[in-house]
Amino acid sequence: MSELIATYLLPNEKNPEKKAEEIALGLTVGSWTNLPELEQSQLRKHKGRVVSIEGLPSINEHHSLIRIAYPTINFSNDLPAILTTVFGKLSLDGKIKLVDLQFNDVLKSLFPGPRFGIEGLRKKLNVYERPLLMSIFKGVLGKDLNFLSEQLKQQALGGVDLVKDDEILFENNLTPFEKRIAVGKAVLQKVWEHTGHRTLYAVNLTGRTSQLRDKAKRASELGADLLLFNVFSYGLDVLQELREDSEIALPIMAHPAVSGASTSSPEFGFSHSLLLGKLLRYAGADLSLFPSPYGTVALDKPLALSIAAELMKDDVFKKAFPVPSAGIHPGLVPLLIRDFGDDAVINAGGGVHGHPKGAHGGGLAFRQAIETTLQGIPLVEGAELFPELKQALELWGSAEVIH
Ligand code: 1AE
Repeated sequence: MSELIATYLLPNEKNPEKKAEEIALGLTVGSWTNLPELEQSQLRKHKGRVVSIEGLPSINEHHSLIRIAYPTINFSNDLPAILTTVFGKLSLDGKIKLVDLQFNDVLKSLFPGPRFGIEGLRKKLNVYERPLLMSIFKGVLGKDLNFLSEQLKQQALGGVDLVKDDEILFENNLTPFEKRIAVGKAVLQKVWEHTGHRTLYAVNLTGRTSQLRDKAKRASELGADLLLFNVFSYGLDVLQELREDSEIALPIMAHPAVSGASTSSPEFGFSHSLLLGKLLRYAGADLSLFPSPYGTVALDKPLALSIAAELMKDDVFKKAFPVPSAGIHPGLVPLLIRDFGDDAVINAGGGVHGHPKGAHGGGLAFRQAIETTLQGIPLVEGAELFPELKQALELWGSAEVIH
């Protein structure tokens, strides 16, 4: 029988065996032992099954991990049906966290995964063997296209590979979506012709759900490079719809806005690795942003690494870029490269724009920090060669990595 296996953490359950049985039945056939024989044989193929119960006494006497198998015949082939089955009413039923979902090969084949993935994005940029660098438009609310163009130009001149819209920039009269794409293209084309450095721009796809597909198609027609998408404000299935549309066919950068409400509690919601890692990748995100262990919105290091592991592990899907973010400055580059390796995107807003020489200097300082780190040289030594890096370290300090 084809099954989907869900792993749950029960942080405070005195009788995990009973709870597991209740879940396996409650989310499938309802009840079992009281059913007449005939009904049991009719319903057997729909019945959930307790796979394992594992106590975690080292954490807490009543802490356990339970695994439940759900027959795939119970749901249609879409994430809304799957999530409602495995964590619908259950998510409201006291302390319980959905840690993982194990899809079998047939189920997996129903999901698209990233259209471009790490390889495809590197090919677009022609950048290999180093982490990519991304910066973020900042302070753009209430500003016009001239302001945006100048900010984009400065970021690109600094040598960033990607620039993303701020996730809180929505449709507005001063910097409308289509104009942002057109103006952004023109600016980045000029920088490319002038410097030989290519920068791609991720435009924020926003608005009512019913309008997203047309808007994304229009972005594609206008030659947009990538879409930024606040996926957790809409839902994973909306991301999947956008990914699957061959008339859109743009890389999709998933922003984690709103996801903290579903992941942050150790006792409720989804695990970080499942929501920001596995499910984003299955549904088609090419890049996943999440808080790094080091910045202003720090996430525990094992949790941040668990997201990256899901985005990158060998699977039938293309790998998606981990983008550890929030409060990143050049002094953190050695830690980020040590922890996330070369196949990651280093992403900074304030850490680029706050540089004494502005976004241009900020971009340069990051690129210098990356180059210095990849050569195995401590940043403080690199700072003697690179004035922008030196200024950045004077401002933000640095975290050297001890090998
Ligand atoms: C986790 C998302 C980070 C993000 O979107 C953002 O805007 C970060 O800005 P900075 O680097 O903290 O200024």
